[in-house]
Amino acid sequence: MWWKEGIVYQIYPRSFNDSNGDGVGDIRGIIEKLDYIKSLGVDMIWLCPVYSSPNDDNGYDISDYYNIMEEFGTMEDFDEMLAGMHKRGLKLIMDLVVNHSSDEHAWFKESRKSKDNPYRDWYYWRKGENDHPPNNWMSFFSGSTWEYDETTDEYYLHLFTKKQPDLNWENPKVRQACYDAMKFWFDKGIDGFRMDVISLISKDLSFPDANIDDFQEMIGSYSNGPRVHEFLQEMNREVLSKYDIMTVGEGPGITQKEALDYVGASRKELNMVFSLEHMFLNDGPDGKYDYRPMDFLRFKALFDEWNTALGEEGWGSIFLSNHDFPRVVSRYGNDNEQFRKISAKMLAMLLLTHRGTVYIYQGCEIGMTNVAFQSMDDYRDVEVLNAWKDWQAKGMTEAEFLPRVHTQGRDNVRTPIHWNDSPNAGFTTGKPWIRVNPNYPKINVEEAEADQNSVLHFYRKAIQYRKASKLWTYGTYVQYLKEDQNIFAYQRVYEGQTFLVVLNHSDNTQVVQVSDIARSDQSLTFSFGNYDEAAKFDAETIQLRGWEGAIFEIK
Ligand code: ISL
Ligand code: CA
Repeated sequence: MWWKEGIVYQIYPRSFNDSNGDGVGDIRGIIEKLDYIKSLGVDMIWLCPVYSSPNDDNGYDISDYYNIMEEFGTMEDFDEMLAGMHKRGLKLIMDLVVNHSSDEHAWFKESRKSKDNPYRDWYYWRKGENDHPPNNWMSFFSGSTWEYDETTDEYYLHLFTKKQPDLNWENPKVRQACYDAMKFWFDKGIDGFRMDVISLISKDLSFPDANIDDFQEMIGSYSNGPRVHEFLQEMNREVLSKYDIMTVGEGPGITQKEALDYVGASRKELNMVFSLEHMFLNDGPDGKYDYRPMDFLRFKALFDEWNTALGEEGWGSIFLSNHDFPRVVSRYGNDNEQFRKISAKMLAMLLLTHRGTVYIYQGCEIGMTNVAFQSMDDYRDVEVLNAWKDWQAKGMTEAEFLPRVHTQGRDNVRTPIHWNDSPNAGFTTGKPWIRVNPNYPKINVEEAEADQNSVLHFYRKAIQYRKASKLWTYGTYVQYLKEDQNIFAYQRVYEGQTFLVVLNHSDNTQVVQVSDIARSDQSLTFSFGNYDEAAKFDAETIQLRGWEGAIFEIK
């Protein structure tokens, strides 16, 4: 199945490549880099939103589902890009954001005009109670989820910013309008959708108060509403089933228990969902900026648990970052001088040897790192700017808040891609919309192309390695050494072949006992690794240097 075997490369267009010097990445910028993307060996491109948008949340606030954002180009540019992808055998997965629209969408402009406007019930409008919003829900991006609108003396619901009002999916006209927009893009020939916060489209219409003391529990209570599966089945019947496309749903609150309800083959809803559980491992009760160290055992366990939860009926998504979470090497590896490259390579092995469809976020393939701007003025993301206001109100200073942003903020992955060591990393000839990461002279595509030992060349090799055997896509997955604080180990088995993957998640040499990961009558043959020379091993032990990853065939 193409969407099971294919590897996805994710583009955040604003930060990818600017073709016209206005400081904003654009579609022609993507067209210029299609050969580069193809050269990685990937098969699909997930493109973050490129529709018309006032950019309160960088395109996740859509004001016209049928048009391209002016800053990004025109529909002709889009058509050329799509043709360029298809010519190279690359499929295009677009982002579908239909839980909410922009407040500048014509539907919302109408809706807020009067209580009897035909578009009134395209959104959720409610009366307040004694000057209070209808309930205590808190937005993902700070403050109440209810915004008071004077015109009609009512509140509207927005789970994200107040410029992202939630569409009322109870209204069949809303659903039809979304399906029509989807058909428009499918008829153009796109190959699928990544569906933004799809777990939130159905609401409990009694709008009960939530437990707002625990952020995760709170957003969990907005998710998987009573009609979500009915809506998705309808969407599948009306639209998805008519095309040869793939879908992947995103959304907090899709836990292991619910996953199969979304992706079980017999359900006829979606092909895959993103499990965000491992993305939230650093978050504390007060949300992401209340962060704590990652529990490595839990991290490993999640891959195992999700694999079991999805079983044969479902299919997984394997990813370590996207446009919402920190850089892979900074978060799960070690981004210092000594270990950046080797740990980025080891994490590439982790990604490319798991069972499921693999997603690689732009810049990851050259080992780009988190950024540490020294002033909040350099940050752009609405989430972090809103959170900063909140934490300031609680008495926090900038010096105290910055380390939290450096560790957890979304702008870590939204600084421009480093193409070369010219000013602004070759991303733009103008002034970039967000500052570039100052380490671009060392970490950039041109440098990586010239260095045979680079993270980039390793990604290409590891992608080829995965593709050389269906074992990596379809083989069964069994973890070992589950209690080991440094080693991530698992076997993949397919059609009589067995491979063992051992990954050292530490700076220090680790020794693994072969008897812990294989039977005594089996022997190991080295197959693939991230160091120049093969990992050291004998019949009893495997020695892994700092951040070394090794793959053995077991016979
Ligand atoms: O980014 C997060 C935490 O900081 C997530 O909780 C995120 O808000 C959630 O997964 C939903 O994300 C998606 O919808 C948002 C948009 O801002 C994100 O970029 C998108 O991936 C609203 O459309
Ligand atoms: Ca531009």
